[in-house]
Amino acid sequence: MKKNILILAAIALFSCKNDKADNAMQSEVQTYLDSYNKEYKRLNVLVNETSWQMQIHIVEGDSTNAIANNKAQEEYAKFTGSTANINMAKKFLEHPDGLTELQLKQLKSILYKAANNPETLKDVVTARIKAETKQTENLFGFDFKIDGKSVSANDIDAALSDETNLAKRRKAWESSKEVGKGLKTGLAKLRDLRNKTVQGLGYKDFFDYQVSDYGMTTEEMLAMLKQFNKDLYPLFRELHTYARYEYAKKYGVKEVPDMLPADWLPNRWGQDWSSLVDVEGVNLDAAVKPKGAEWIVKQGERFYVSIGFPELPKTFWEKSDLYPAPAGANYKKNNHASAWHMDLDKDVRSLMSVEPNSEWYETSHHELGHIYYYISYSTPEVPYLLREGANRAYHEALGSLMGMAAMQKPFMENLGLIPKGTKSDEMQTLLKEALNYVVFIPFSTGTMSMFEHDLYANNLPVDQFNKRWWELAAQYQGIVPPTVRGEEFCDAATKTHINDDAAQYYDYALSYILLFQIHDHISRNILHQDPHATNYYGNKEVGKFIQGIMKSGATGDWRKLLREKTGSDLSAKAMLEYFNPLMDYLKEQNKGRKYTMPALK
Ligand code: X8Z
Ligand code: ZN
Repeated sequence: MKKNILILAAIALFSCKNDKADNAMQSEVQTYLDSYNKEYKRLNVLVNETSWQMQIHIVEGDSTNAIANNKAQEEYAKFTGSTANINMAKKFLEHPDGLTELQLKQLKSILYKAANNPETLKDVVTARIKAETKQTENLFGFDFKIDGKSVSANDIDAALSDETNLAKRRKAWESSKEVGKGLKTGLAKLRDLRNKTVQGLGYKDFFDYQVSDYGMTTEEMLAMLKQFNKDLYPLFRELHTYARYEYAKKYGVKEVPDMLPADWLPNRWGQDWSSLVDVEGVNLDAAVKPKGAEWIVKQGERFYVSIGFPELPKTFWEKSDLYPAPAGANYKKNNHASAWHMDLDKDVRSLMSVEPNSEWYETSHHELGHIYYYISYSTPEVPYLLREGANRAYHEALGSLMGMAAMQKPFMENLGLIPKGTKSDEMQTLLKEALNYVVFIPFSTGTMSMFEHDLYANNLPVDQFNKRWWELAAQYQGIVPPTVRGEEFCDAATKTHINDDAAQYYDYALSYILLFQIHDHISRNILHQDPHATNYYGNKEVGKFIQGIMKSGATGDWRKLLREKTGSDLSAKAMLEYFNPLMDYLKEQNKGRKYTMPALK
């Protein structure tokens, strides 16, 4: 008995000593992290502000904004990539036992961020920053023209969505690809500089670096993407067959082509074909048009507020840049939607070119998802360093989820966008949704991700950029260009993300998979409604659930979070179940039709 007491006392003494050592260590680390976080926030403000200015106001021949942005980026790089910070984080990580999970996460985040800006490769980093700014200016400063007349990206999208004259469609599509020519050299240069930068801290290449943010290897990510594409392939193959025949009918083409001509599709990259189907009685475009662009963004906010999110801060409305530049403006702006966390705190803004149509209705909900994610994790519990999504896909998923929910019939009825009691064909609705969400999977898991993998990990030669892009489009999406596209073009670079969101497009693929998983959980377990026909509006439980995912930011493990919240691991099961009723319908529609989608490799 006595002996036991002695042993216990010794253990207590030992663990007390250990606790003391742990506490001392923890407080030393905390002092360091506090000072890092403070400077990190200051630099984010600086970089975001200059970058914002540059992207909302691009004037040909005036590089004032670009120069200011480069300077800020260099300052940010100098701090985040400093050898002193790298050594500190590494030193603390050598003795992880006494540290808290939150501290470990922050130290790892410091190293992750450092790898993109290592001081030891200062010249490479500086050159990359300059090249990145230039590429963004070239991409968004570009003057699109049809028949010699300047047109906006929105104009091109409208033509591709509505025009039935094939000659006019061809012009619009070709015009949209002109910008790529001037981006090719810049992309090749950026590839080299991005790879070199991250190789400094031991990453294989830039793709490998970006994937590592998920705690995964490139091989694991590729296998996961392949699996999701395979899961959705049977359905996509039916959609591909259906679309070829229906588009041929629509354009009055007698011979149905084996591969879909890219200029037949309602989106510049063929990533969303949903406008092929009109659901009788449910016309969102017609419903939102008279309401106007401002209504769309305000309505997005109302939806979030209805489920318990706060109103957007006043500064959001004052400082955001939400609508297209006026016709004839002497400047251009980034025409791709984005959401910004300017000060990693309350200054949240969105950059969009909203027009009153269903596309922007969906996109506005998506962007507000990012904004509410920012707001939800901007709390004292989440250090600046971890004010990010549980992973990047979560950040993309939650706003898209709200966008999808806001397009379901009971929601639209409730909002008065369609008359109450509207009878509509459920199969057509599901088909329309599949032409958006399912069609996106081969584009995102395949064409985009495989191109970027080839680009960064396999050093794709610059004289094969266009050839490879179209090989992948054929293989994954069953799409071909309308005419031979030589290497003078760089059609991949016409996609924003290839230039300024490099090696991350799989985020969106995973976000769609995740979206259906979360939606399935919300519909069945919170709303007790059919996932195909829900109405989230005004439901505080739904809001609590979504906020519950958002509020922890990147403080935890994303897989654990998903299991905690939905009870399952990341899987396409919910998405497959959602679209399952479509399979028989499409098989019936496609009876006697030729299936030409290439087999999976
Ligand atoms: O780029 C976006 C967002 C940016 S925050 C608008 N999306 C992808 C795309 O447009 O290609 C949303 C879904 C796919
Ligand atoms: Zn997004």
